[in-house]
Amino acid sequence: MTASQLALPSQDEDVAALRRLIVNKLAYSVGKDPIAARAHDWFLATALAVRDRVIERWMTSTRATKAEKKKRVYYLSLEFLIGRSLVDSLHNLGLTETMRTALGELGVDLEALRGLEPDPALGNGGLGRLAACYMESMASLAVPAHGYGIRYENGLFRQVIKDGEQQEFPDTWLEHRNPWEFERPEVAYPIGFGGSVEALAGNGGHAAIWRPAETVDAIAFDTPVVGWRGRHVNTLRLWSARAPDPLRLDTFNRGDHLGALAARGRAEAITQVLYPSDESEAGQELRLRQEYFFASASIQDLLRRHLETAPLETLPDCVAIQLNDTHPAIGVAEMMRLLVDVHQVEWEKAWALTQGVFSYTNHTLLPEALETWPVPLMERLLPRHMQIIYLINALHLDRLAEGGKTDPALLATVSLIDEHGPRRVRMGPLSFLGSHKVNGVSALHTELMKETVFRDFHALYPDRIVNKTNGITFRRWLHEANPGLTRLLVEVAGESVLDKAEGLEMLAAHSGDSALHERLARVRRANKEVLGGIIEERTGIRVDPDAMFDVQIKRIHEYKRQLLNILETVALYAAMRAHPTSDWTPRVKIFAGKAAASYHRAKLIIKLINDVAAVVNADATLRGRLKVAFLPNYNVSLAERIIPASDLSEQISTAGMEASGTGNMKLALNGALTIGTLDGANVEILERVGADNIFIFGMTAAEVEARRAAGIDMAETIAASPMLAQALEELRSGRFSPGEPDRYRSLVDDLTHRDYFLVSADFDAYASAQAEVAQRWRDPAAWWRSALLNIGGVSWFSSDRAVREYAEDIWNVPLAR
Ligand code: 26V
Repeated sequence: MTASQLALPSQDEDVAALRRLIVNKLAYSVGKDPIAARAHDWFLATALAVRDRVIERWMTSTRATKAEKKKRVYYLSLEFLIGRSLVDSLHNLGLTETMRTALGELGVDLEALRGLEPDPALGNGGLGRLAACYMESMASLAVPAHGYGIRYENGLFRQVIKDGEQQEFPDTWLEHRNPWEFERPEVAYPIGFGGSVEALAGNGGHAAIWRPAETVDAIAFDTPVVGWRGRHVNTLRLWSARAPDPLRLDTFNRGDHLGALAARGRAEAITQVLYPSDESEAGQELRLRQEYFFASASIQDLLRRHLETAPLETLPDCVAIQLNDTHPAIGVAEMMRLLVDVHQVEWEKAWALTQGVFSYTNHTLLPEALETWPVPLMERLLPRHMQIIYLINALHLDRLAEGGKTDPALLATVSLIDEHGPRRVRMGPLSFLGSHKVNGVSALHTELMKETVFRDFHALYPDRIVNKTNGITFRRWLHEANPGLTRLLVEVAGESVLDKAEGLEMLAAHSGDSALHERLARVRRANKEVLGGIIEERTGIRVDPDAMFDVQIKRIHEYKRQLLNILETVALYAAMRAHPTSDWTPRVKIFAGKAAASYHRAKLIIKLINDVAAVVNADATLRGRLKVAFLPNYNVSLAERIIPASDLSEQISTAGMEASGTGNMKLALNGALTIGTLDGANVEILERVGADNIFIFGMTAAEVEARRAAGIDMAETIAASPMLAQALEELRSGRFSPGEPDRYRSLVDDLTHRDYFLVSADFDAYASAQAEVAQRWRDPAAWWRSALLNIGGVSWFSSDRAVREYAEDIWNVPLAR
C-alpha cells in the first residue's frame, strides 16, 4: 500500500529529510559511520528517527490533556504484550512508504530491519495482548490514558523444541538497548515492605503510621504509544526496581564484596522476570512483591499528577483506574492507605473516592487462576494493607448484617477472607468491592460470572457487573499483518474502512462475487507461501501451500484442547492409511504455543504433537496430503505471520472455560473460517457471521456442567466410537512413541475415565465438524463466500468499539467525535 493510496497525514513527509534524520541518528546517537554500520545499527537509527516523529505529537497530546483538564484513564496491568514497534509506529504515522524509500536510498531494506527488532514479550497471552490492543485504541480514539506496568528485564521465556520437547531459555529483550523508551530517573517512588504499624488517634481512629522495614525505589520508563494517523499519543509507563542504596560501603570495605551488593540484588529481583513460577513459597512472595510494587508506584504517581492541579475530592471526576484482572487489586488497599494515612481523608469519604475511580476486568473463571494470598504472608509483607483489608471487610459484612443478611454461609462466601483451611485474602472480591463496575470479556463469560464466582456479590450489587466483549486492533492485526488483504478490502469497500472498521460489513453484498473470491484466494496463497517458508526454515517440514492450513495457535492448556485436535489428527491419519486412494482434502495441521514451565501435562501434549508429526510427516503413502507442524516460540511476531496464512481457525475449548479468546477474532478478520465450540466470544462471532459460515460443534457450557455433575466415566462413550477407540489405542500402543510405549499411558487413562475437559465426550462431534470443513473446502465458491462473510461480520470486534464502550459505560470519559 502506498502512502498516497492511504492519504495519510504525513504523506508529504520529505524522503530526503527522513534520510538525513536517520543518518544523523546513526552518527550522533548510535555513534556509527554509515560505512561501518551493521544492520542492527541501522535498526536503532531508524527507530530513533521514528521516535522523533512521535515525540512532537506526544508533547502536543500531553499539553492538550493538561490544558483542557481532561479525565484520564489509567490502565493497570501486570502484562503488556506489545510486540514489535517499528512497523506499527510507522504505519500509524503514515510513514511506512516514505521510510521504505528513504532507507532504500541508503541501501537498507525496511523488511530486514523489521525482523531485527526484539519482540517484547512482557505478557503470557491473551490478557497481556488485550492490554496492548487497548493502549493502541485509546491512543487512536484520543482517550488520554497511561498504561502502568512492569519493565521486566526478562519477558516470557523463549521456547526451543528439542527432541519434540519444550525447553525454556531466558528472553533478554533489552540486550541491545531499547530505542523506544525514555528512562526517567527523576520519577522515582519509594515502595515499602514489612515493618510495623502504629495506630494514630486522629481521623476517626482509622489512620496509622506504617514504618516499613525495607524500601525499594520504583523508577519510571516511558514509551510513547501512537494512535492511528498519529492523532494522539499516550504513555506506557513501566516501573523498574532499584535499591535506594545499591552498595553497602561498610560491608564492601570489610571485604564482603558480594554481600555489599545483596540488597541491590534483592530489590532488583522484583522486576527481573515476568510471572515467576508460583509453585514455591519464595516464588509466591516475589509475585506479591511485584504486584504491590507496581500498584503502589502507579497510584503514587497518578495521585501526584492529580494533586498538581486539583484537590482530592475531585478524584473520580479526573481519574479512572482499570484493573486488568486482580493482579493490581492490592491497589485498592494502597489507595485507601494513601488517602487515609497520608492525606488524612476520612474513611468513608476515602472509600467513596476509591470506588469512584476503580473498575475491574475479570479474565478467567478457572478456580486455580483466581488469586488469593495467605494471610500470614500479607501480614508480614504488607502489615498496614492487611489491617485496611480487615476493616474494609468488617464494614462490608456489617452493612450486610444491617440489611438483614445474617446467614453465616452467605457471609462466609462474600467475605474477603477465605476461612476454609489456612486463611487467605481473596483478591477477586477485594476488586469487586473496591470498584464501581466489574466486567467480563464476552457475553457468555459475563453471564457465567454472575452465576458462578460472583454469584452472591451479583445478588447484593446487581448493577455492578457489565459485559465488555474483547476487541483487537485492526491496525496491527489486519493492516500491518496482512497488507495484501488490506489493499483488496480498500479497493472493494473504500479507504474509509481504514478508519471505520464497520465499513467492512458491506462485504456481505459482495460475498458471491467470484472475481473477488479469486483475488482473495491469491492474497491467501501468497501469505501461505511466506508461512510455508518459515515452517521449513524453523522445523524442516515442507508443506504444500495449496493444502488447507488448519491452525491452533495459543497457550497450551488442557482446557484449550490441543489434545482434541491432535487426537482427531491421529484418527484422520488412520483413516487415510485405511483408504489411501480416497480423495482426501490435503491439510497442514499447524500448532504453536508455549506451556507453563511447570505444567507437565501441557508439555506432554507438545511432545505428543511432535511425536505424531514425526510419524505422519515421514509417511510417504500419504503423498503429502497430511502434514503436522509445531512452530516453536509462538509470539506476537509469529502470530502476525501465521494468521494471514490461515484457512481454518481452531477455537475448540471446553465450553464455559475460555473467557473470550482474541485469536478467534484475529483469524476470522483475516478470513479464516472457525471450527469451534459455543465458548467465549465464539458465541458472538457465530451471531455475526451466521451459522452457515462457522463450524460449531460440541457440548454447551450448561451440558458441560451437567455432565461433570453426573460424573460419567467415558469408557462407554469410547466403546461407541470406533474412530476414537482406535486413536486412543494407537497412543496407548506406542505407535507414536516406539522407544517409550508407556509415554502416553496416563494421558489415555485420563481420557478414558475422568476426562475433565471432555475431550472424549466431544470427539465425535468434532470429527464430524472437521468432515464438514473438508466438504466445504472442496467447494471454493462456498468457502470464499464464507470467508468474506467472516471478514465483514467480525468488524464489530475492533478494540476501538471495545474502548468506546469502556469509555462510555465504565470510565465516564467523553469521546471526541
Ligand atoms: C491463568 C492461570 C494461572 C494459574 C494456572 C492456570 C491458569 C489458566 C489461565 C490463566 C489465565 C489468566 C487470565 C487470562 O489470561 N485470561 C485470558 O484473557 C483473555 C483476554 O481477556 C481472554 O481472551 C482469554 O479467553 C482468557 O483466557
